[in-house]
Amino acid sequence: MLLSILLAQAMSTEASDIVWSTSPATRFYESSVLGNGRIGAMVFGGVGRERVVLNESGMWSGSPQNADREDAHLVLPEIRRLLMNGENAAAEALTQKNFVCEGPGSGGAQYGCYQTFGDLVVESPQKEFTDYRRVLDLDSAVATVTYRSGGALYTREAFASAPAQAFVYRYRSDRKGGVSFRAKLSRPERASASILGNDFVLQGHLDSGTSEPGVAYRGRLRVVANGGRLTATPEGIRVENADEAILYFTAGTSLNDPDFHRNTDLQIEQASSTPFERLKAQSASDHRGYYRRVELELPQGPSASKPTLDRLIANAGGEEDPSLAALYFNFGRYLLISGSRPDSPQPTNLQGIWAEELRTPWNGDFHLDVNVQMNYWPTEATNLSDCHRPLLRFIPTLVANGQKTAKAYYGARGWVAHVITNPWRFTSPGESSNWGSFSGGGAWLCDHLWSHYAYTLDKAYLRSVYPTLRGAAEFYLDMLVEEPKQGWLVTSPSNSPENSYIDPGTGKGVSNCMGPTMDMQLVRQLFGNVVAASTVLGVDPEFRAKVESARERLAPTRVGKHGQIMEWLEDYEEVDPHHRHISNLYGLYPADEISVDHTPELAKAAKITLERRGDDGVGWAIAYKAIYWARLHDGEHAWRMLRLLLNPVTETDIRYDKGGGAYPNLLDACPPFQIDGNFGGTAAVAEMLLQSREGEVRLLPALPKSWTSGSVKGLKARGGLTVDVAWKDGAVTDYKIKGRGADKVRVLMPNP
Ligand code: FUC
Repeated sequence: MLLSILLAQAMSTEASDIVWSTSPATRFYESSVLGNGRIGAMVFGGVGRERVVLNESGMWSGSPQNADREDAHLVLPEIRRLLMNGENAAAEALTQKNFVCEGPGSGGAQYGCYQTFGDLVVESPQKEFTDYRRVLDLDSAVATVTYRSGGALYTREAFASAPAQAFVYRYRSDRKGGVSFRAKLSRPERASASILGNDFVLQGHLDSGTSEPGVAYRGRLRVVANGGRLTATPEGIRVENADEAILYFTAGTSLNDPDFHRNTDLQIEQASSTPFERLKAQSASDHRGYYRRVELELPQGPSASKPTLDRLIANAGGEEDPSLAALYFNFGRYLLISGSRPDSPQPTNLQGIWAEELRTPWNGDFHLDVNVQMNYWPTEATNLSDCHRPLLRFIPTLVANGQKTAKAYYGARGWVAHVITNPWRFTSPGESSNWGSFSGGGAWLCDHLWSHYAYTLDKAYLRSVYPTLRGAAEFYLDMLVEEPKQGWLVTSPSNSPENSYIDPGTGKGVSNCMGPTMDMQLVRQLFGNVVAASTVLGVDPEFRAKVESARERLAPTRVGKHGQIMEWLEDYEEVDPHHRHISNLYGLYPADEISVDHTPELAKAAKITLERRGDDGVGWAIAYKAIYWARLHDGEHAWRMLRLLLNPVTETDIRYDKGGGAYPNLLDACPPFQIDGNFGGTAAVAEMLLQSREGEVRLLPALPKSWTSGSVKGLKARGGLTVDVAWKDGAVTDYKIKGRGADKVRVLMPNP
């Protein structure tokens, strides 16, 4: 009976609000993803053996280090001279020798690595089962597992509560005394288990990369059984013949909370003394306060009511199911709310807060040359501005180290961050000059500081981050040099993120250069934002004037011999024309330098650039291309990219330039799993439906033909506006714009 009610509920829920499966997960990329902004949980839903991978966002090895080469600035003039002379290969060799970080950089134990907390394993006697369902309901943020075994119906419900700061998992059977299991926490290293009262405690220290102990952590598991017998030993908590049992897990780290020991105790007491239904309702209603701000309806394809993996397979087989895009969009918002709450202590990393390894790919760090930014691209437009805060708070904390790095390498004032960072605020160049010498990480982060203001018009906030914006601009005022041919101001040295060109002098693949297009677009945007911010705040007129005049002299974005947007100051050939990074289109998104409306020639060149790069890529690159096509108002191509992002993948080995898609649980496959693609795909859907700049809102700028009719409510436009729009046959049937100044905004309708 209960099973049929639950099933009916699942089926009647919108196809765009549930991720579900008819079998337990055998790999993490099939599991149901839960999170409360700090604690992440991946529920496998196994019958005889349940595995829940647990995370706490402060599980970071490593420790603060000084990775700057204090004397690096002494070689700067020579590196610059070589670049001015066109001796780029020699400049790269010198950069590699003297202008990278001190020590092993991202390969070092002190840089550290984000890692899993460990596993909760629950072993039960049942093995055989029928009627299995595992449903993640995005609206309530509850994962439900149901099945029949030995004639009884089993129901389990799991959620990660933000108000209670706990993960909660209830086991029930409709047969009296039908719940028996043994539950324990485990971790492959640096963990000691003990019993406290009847609770199972797992604690330890991570590796700091020095002789000092690293981050301390502690997790506490409590089981409360209704009926039956409960015993706790260091082998686990055993429950025999209960009618139901509830598992509570709380965790903390010294990185996130100096008082984590006491708080994990308090939280478990509070959670376990609150009735389950109330805990669940509080968690769901808190989640809905974010989730229900936006509603998207798109037409359903024939497979819309099928399990998620079948939907992905149908999409790959050619079926058009726009509601699958709505599901992906909703799942992205769900992940944002689950991974980055307004008070989350850390921004989401490459895996959000959902890592199953000790050695996460790329250390599960904050990559500053697209990845962490992409994680936060959907925040403002999808009405989750407050979920942006963990990143916005993090950025100014890079300034102190970034100032040291600016001085050591460039003899410059202000602050800089290069390609990678971590909770230890690493700002030095990376260990390989071909990717590590890109110095635009800090400027790229500043786009977020400004965009939060552009959407909210919160002046007090802008005042609080102005020194950080100003400091980034100050760095460039000192760092820019005049290139010899045109007298433009350019960055030097640098590279176009991770890409390389054929060096005309040596015929070799080289990355280092001066003034790559992306740097110039970044600096132009940063300078523009600093000018705007100081004007809005009525401060700093002299500094503003300096920034304004330097901005005029920056190397412009230009069109090259293929009709493409040039990626470098010279029109070099790429070593790999299909390279995953397309940084030279930064001006198209997130910046607003290249646009169909205002720079049609550059927009045409952007299209050629995208065509030359091709559609395939790793997950985040496919998502970025979807956004780019949306910005070019090409809804068909944006949809084609989204459909590629929904290509089912089970591969987990690192791929560099192709093969991205979606895992069966909808997490993004780079591959491996990398969460940026989820957020990029979410931002892409938003850009297809609404684009805005100051004083202007464009409705449905990139609507694909098959999204014939639909509606979206609650999207945000720049200027503090909230937008609802409904359409039929590609034409707007109704729209509403709310917010101060809504009556003055220019509204643009979709192209016929
Ligand atoms: C950059 C990308 C890779 C990957 C890594 C985390 O190096 O080029 O594809 O996303 O970051």
